[in-house]
Amino acid sequence: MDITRRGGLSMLAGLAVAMGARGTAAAAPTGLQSLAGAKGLRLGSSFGWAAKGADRGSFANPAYAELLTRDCGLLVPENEMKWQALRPTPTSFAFAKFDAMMAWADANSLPVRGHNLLWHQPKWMPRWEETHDFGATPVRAAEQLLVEHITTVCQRYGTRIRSYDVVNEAVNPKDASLYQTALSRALGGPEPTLDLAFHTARRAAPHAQLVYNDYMSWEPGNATHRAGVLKLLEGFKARGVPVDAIGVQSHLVTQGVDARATITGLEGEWRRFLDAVTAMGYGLVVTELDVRDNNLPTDIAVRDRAVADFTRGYLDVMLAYPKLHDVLLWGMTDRYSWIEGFEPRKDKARRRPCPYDAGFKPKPMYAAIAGALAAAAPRS
Ligand code: 9MR
Repeated sequence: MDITRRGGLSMLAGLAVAMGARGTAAAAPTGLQSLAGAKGLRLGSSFGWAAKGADRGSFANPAYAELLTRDCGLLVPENEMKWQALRPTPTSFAFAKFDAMMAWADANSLPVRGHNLLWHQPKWMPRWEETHDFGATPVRAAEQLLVEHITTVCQRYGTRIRSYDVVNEAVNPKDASLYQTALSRALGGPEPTLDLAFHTARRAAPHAQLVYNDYMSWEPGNATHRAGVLKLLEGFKARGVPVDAIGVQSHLVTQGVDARATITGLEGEWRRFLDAVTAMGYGLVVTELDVRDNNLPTDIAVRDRAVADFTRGYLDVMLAYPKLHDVLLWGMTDRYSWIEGFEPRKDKARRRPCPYDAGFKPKPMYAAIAGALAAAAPRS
């Protein structure tokens, strides 16, 4: 079934009816989650904290909150659980913003997954970490800092969080090596640091799915990154480290207007990677899906078509793996996507990476996701 090309409009019309039906508290799932739920899947999105009513991708923005409650069966904090947000100093925690997000999610019966317990790169740790004095017994001090962080976060949220990106982006895509931080240098290297993170998470949140999350992808230029991630996953297995699944971030990049041709070229290598991951016993989670509309003309209709077709083809490949249960988008609307600030288009046209446009209208990408969910085999 190719809904992105043939049935896109009728699919959107059908969903609009479902959306309209919502509005009462504890209503049945609507929108994308209703399609996902019918297959035993969950469709989710990142969300953030902001002051009430601010024009941001936050629960406190009614327009954004409406998209979350309409389409999502799962949420993930975009930034508020990171060390940079939670750890102003080595001895303090700042939970207020993330607590508010959890309270809103709970009030709306939306589960939340944790992102992340350790983003293992110097530039994504808090400033103080790289110059931190680990004292006369650095191994012990570094272990203590990491164990205290993970244990404190996991215990605070208990069984309300059932999946964690325990370690995020530890592999350098340039040479497949593991990044070092001041923390890992003190602790005796990256492997013992990452291993300790997972062992600690298992102890502090024995109920939770523990995920290694990274952005190795299927586009050209990712082979070294994929190899590095496979090596890391093999190491985890060999050392008996409790890692349950790999988070495939899925920050996709279009390669041209003919998505089909691109996918035909990329699919084989990508499946070999996913096959190697799943053969080791790891599960799969699509954790941060969005699309950079590169190598496409300015024309919005052409870009949206290519983004939608690329998304549909990608999700069809991913959803063919029975081990995939959760698909999370890195934002619902183009209005708040990180991509606009991180990598604007050369022609200055606004990026179109998400299922809703900047005016909160569903785009062809929305129908593509709906189509992929509708076509997926049911999970047991
Ligand atoms: O979208 C996030 C952006 O708002 C932050 O400034 C940035 C740094 O914290 O992180 C972005 O999210 C990243 C995620 O945490 C990990 N994978 C890549 C995401 C996009 O850069």
